[in-house]
Parts: sequence; structure tokens; C-alpha cells
Amino acid sequence: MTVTTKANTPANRAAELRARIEEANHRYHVLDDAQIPDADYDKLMRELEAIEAAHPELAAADSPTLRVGASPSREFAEVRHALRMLSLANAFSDEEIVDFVRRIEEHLDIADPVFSVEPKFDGLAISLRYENGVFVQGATRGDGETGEDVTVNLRTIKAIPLRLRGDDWPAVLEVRGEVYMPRADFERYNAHAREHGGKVLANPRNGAAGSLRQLDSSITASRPLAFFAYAPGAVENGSLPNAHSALMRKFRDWGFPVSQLVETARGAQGCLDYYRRIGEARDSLPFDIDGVVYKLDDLAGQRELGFVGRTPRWAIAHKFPAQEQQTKVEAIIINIGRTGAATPAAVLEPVHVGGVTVTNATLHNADQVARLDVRVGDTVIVRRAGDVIPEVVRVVPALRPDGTQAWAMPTHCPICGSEIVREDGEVVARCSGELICPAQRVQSIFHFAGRRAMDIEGLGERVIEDLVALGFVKSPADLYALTVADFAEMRRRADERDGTTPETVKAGKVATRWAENLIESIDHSRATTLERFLYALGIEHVGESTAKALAAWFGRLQLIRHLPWPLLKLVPDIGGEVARSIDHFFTQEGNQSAIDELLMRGVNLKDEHDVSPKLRQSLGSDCLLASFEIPKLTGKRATQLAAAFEDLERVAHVPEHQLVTAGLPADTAAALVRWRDEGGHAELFARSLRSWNTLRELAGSAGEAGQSLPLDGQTAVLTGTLKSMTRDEAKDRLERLGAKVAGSVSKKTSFVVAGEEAGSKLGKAQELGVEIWDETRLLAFLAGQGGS
Ligand code: 5U1
Repeated sequence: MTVTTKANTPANRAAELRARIEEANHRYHVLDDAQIPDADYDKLMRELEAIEAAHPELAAADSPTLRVGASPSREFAEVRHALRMLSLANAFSDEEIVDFVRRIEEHLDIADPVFSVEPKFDGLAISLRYENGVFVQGATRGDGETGEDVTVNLRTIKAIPLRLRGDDWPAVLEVRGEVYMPRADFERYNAHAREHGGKVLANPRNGAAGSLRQLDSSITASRPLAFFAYAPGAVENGSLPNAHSALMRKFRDWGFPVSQLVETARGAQGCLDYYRRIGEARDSLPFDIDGVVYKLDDLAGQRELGFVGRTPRWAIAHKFPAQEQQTKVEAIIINIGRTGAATPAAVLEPVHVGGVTVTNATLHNADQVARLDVRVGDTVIVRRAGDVIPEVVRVVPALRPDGTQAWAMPTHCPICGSEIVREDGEVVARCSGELICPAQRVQSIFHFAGRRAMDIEGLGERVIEDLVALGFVKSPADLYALTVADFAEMRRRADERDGTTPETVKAGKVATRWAENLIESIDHSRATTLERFLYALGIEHVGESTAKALAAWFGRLQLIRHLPWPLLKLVPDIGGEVARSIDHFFTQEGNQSAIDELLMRGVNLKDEHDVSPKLRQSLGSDCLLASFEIPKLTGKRATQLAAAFEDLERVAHVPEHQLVTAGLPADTAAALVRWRDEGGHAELFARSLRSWNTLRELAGSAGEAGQSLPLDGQTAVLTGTLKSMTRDEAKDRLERLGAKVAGSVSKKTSFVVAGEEAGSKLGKAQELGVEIWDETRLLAFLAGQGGS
């Protein structure tokens, strides 16, 4: 019998080789400190490959042999991020940074906070998941909620650890960062590609993004990709340091590359000094950056600040000025958007701007064209900043040829021939064709089907163009009546139209499968959420966060689709312009019937609910009066008016002198009467009162005894840090009990909740003699109201 000592089993040798190879990778790709010659490294790899080939049972997810790539896959699977991936708000000026820092100071009641500052790398954001220290999954950002599973491709990047170093990492750790292509590697790669007739990459950023999205991971492995870690994702069974800068040090200890340019800076001035320093060094850095990022260093402060939509309040990207180039305008065209907006665009002689070839640049609107006086034949300066659409910045007058003519917005839509109309006071001109305009139809259906809207997988713009052009679909509801036969017929007619050859039997089978998949996606999209549905309707100015707010506050489509704009405005963050746009949309009969049709065809909103109790605070008669935007009727005057006329109906009729008797200044009373007499206002007032009464009933705020909330009419202010909950949670719970939570202390403040390290607000409350609650008192009060 042979005795195999622990030292020379294949398993032990494989483990030893993996550790040595990964140590070499770490030194070379993370520490920039090569340890062993290439030939020795290759020898270790070949030995490991041989052992793994002879002993397939020794395969491991963290083996460096997986870094060479695997056989091509058919498509990327979807990955739902355990914690959504954020995006950053952009700032372009010092003032925006000063404002950003001031907002944080005010919100947290602190001065000169410390920020973790770093370059904004120009690559592709990804998320890496480690379970028990082993890299198990990597995904692209996608829409922030769901990305693509690019694990196999990410394994090929040697700077990404397959196994974490040390032993103090959480059992589940997600690390977010940027995959990028170093400039020198990009140049080398392209030089080689040019010489050998290979594919030349447009720029390092596209190089990184394109390489990661290869279905054949051996192609990814051949591309010189690198990585920087910059943020945590989900964490389970373990904890992280309490400052971002400390976390970056931990990331380094655990084997991740973290940029040497990560520093801390104090206050707005510290951030701006860093911005200038990095700006000066930008051209000599080994990788492309397009700005710097500031993150509040204190993670508890980050949690407390929370988010607006998808962007954190505690971080911002300070972008470098956009890059500019000179080129010629070949034509000026207009594009028709989903709401009919006619946007002029310059067709340009192709020009390279910041590594990308630009052939089109937006001119925004007719006023902008007039302001710049852009003409066909002009030489212009175009600018590109990050991902935004390139724009024309100015004309070079000295290079204008003879005989050019000033541009004017066409009178008719180039797509449907309807008149192009520009309403008084509007900046945007619109095609009046609405749904008879195929461009608008295609765009609105494309938006409706989009990933963040109804999420109909596979229904791209080209298919929608054909469906609309060949008469199969006129409105979103028509999608839900389509059959496999319709798609086959559409294809046949499209082939006929384009003069393409009819399908072979095999291709026909593929086409049937394609149609069946589409029908399945359409069917699947029927069950959706109110928020997605509202967004999908494509109401002007209603983005995802407005749709979310509408859904959260009002809860039901049936309610929202009949609310006049002054009531929509009661929702925080919905202003007059947005509210009027929503009201306008729902007062169009065509839109209401389009919604009915969608519901009839089985679209259902699975998360509808009652109105939010928070709405109660906005349903005072003073709030309603203030929301009509009646000239001179300030919040204070609205409160006065509401107190004088318990029955709001009377406000619509009382004579002017009675308004004055009630205490309104003469000019306010006159303005109110004028407003009442103006077209449509009486009707708006009556309609709003009806909806207001309904809402009050729904919100249980009809004023009956026993229905009032314990903190009705009280204003609270929060300051300092609470141990048992974040400030947002405390705010939410106080609001649910009827309180208004304000940002600053005044004589009107009912009480101040002061946590640890409370700042100036506490001093102000003491000065004004406002009641002060400590955390114990708050918890006792909440417990007394049935909250724990
Ligand atoms: N350098 C850097 N880029 N970047 C992008 N840091 C950073 N942080 C980000 C993003 C989206 O997000 C965190 C604030 C989570």
C-alpha cells in the first residue's frame, strides 16, 4: 500500500498552485508589483490545468484556470440585484457642489463634513458577489434593479479576486466598482488589431463595455481589462467599517484594487481643491476619467440622508467640462418624439469627440437654433459630456459660406404631414397629429413596452415600427390582441415591402418561435404594478419617481385618473407643471378610452391599495386653497381664508367685500375674484372640491370624532442621531400619527426630538422654549400609540 502524504496529493498541489498563481495575479494586477517572471507563471498555470484535467472532481469556482474564459453562451441570464445599484447625480459647477454640501449639512445638522473623494472612472459599473469569500456571481448594472449575469466574463479579469484575502469579510459581500481599460493597454490592443486586421475599439470605455458583453468569454479574456472597487452592495452575516474611507482600506485588504487617488476631503472647499488637482492630473493618468465623485464618509450619515429616486443624497459626481470639437452642419432635421415634440437636430460631418464619432447633435428647440443662428453649411462647435446627446454649442461665424439661410421650424410634420403647432408661451413645437402620427405612435408604444414600464421583453423599436407601419397596432392596447398569425402576416408584408426573400421552412420555424415568445412576453406584462403602468402611459413630465409618488400616495388608478391638478399637487415633489400635465392627459377622452381598453384586455395592477394615511396632512382646506395658485394668495392668506370660510363652497361665490371683511387684504380679495371669473376656474374649483371631499373620506379625514390622529396639527423637528431608528424612519412614524415634520425650528414648532450630538436646532428650541423630547420619550410615545 502506498501512503500519500498530505503534501503531495493532487488536491493539495492544486490548492497550492491556485494560491501561488492568485498571489502572483494580486501582486501584478492589484499591487502593480510583479513577483515572478511570466515563464514561471505560465509553468504554474500549465501544471494546474493538467491536474484539473486529470481530476475533474477538483474543479473549483475560484480556480485561476477559469480566467481564460469558457465556451460561448447563448445569452446572458438576468440577475436581480440584492441591493439596487445606484447612479449618481451630476454637477458641473462649484456652486452645485457648495449646494450639495450645504444640503447635507442642513439635513444632518453638522458643519464641514468629511468626504471620501475619488476619480470617476470611465468604464462600466458592475457588482461582484462573494459568498464565504469566493466569487460566485458578477452582474452589470442594467436598470439598477436587474442586470446581466457576466460572471464568466468577469472571472477573466485578473484584477478581480476569485477568493478574498484575510478572514474578516462578511459571509455574503457584494462589491461594486468599475471595469475599465487602461489607456496604454487600449492603444496597444488597437495597434495590434490594426496590424492584424482585427476589430479596432472606439475608445477605452466602449472597449471595456463591449468586452464585458461578449457571449464568448475567451474574447473577454483577450481584452486588457482592469477593475477598481468603489462601493459596497448587499452584506449578510458580517459588518463593515463605519466610514467609507475605512471600507476602501478593507477592500484593499480583501484583495480588491482600489484607486491610489482615493482620499478624504473636508467640506465643499476640500472637495473643490481635490477636483482641481485631479483635473490638472487628468491627462497624465493611466486611465480615462470624466470627473470626480464625493461621498459623505460617515456611513450612518449616508443611511440617514437616503435617496431621491435612484440617486443617493450623500454622493455626487462632479464632472469635468465636456469635450468640444469643430465640424460642419450638413442638414438640419426634426425628430418627432412620443409627445409630438419636434426637436431640431444638426446632421454633422462625422467628427471624433472624446473618442466617439458624432454625426448628429441636438439643437433642442427652435429658440435655440435662432439664438445660435445655426444654418446648413455652417461650421459649428459640438460638445459631448458623458452619456448625454451631443449638442451644438456655437457657430464659427468667420467660416460661414455665402448664401446660407436662417433656419425655420417646418410648418408640417415630416412624418404624418399634420400641422406643427407651438402654443403661446411654450418653448416646444409639436406635431398636432397625435395618434395619427406614426412617429408618435411608435415612440409611445416603444416607451409603453420598455423595461422600466410594462417590460415587454423582445418588443424592440424595429418590430414596433413594422407593427405600426403595417397597421397591426394603433395603440398600446392593440398589443394585447396580437396573435402568432398576426406576427407571421406582419413579417410576410414587411418582406414584401422590403423586397426580401420569403422564409425557408427552417427560418419559418424560428420566426414562429420568435412570435410565440413575443406573445408570451406581452401576456406576461399584463400583471404589473400601478407605478409601472402610470409610467408606461407616457404622460409628459411623469418619470419613474413621479409615477412612484402618485402610486404611493393615491394607491388606485381609478382615483388618479380623475383627480384635478390642484389635488395632484398636494403630493410633495409634484409641482404645478407636472400636476397640470397629468390632469391634461387624463382629461383627453382618447387617453381615458385607451386606459379602459388596456384594462379590458386584461392589464391588471396587482399592488393597488388605499390612499396613504400621510395624505391626511395635505388635506386641510388651507392646503387646497393654496394649491390653486391664485395670484397673491400666499400660504398665509390661504390659511386665513380657510379659517374664515369653513364651507369652502362659499369661497367660490362670496362677494369681494365679504372677503375683505374676512380679513383678506383688498388686493388679494380682488385677485381672487378676478381669478374666479377667469375661464375654466369656476369649474376647476368645483371639480377640485368634489375630489377633495372624496379624498378626505378615503383618507378617513372627514373630521368625525374619533378619527383624528394624535399628532394632528403638530409640527415636529428632528435633530441629532437616534440610536433606535434613522431620522427618516422617525419622520415617517411621526407623520403617520398626524404630525408635520419640518426642517427648522420656529415658534410654530410643537416639539423637537433631539438625538445624540444634536446641533444648533436644539439650541434654537431651548432659546424659543419649545418642548424637547429625548429618544426615550419618543419611544415611549410611539409605544403608547401602538408602535414598537
Ligand atoms: N468612482 C466612483 N464612481 N462611482 C459610481 N464611485 C462611484 N460610486 C457610485 C457610482 C454609481 O455609486 C455609489 C455612490 C454607490
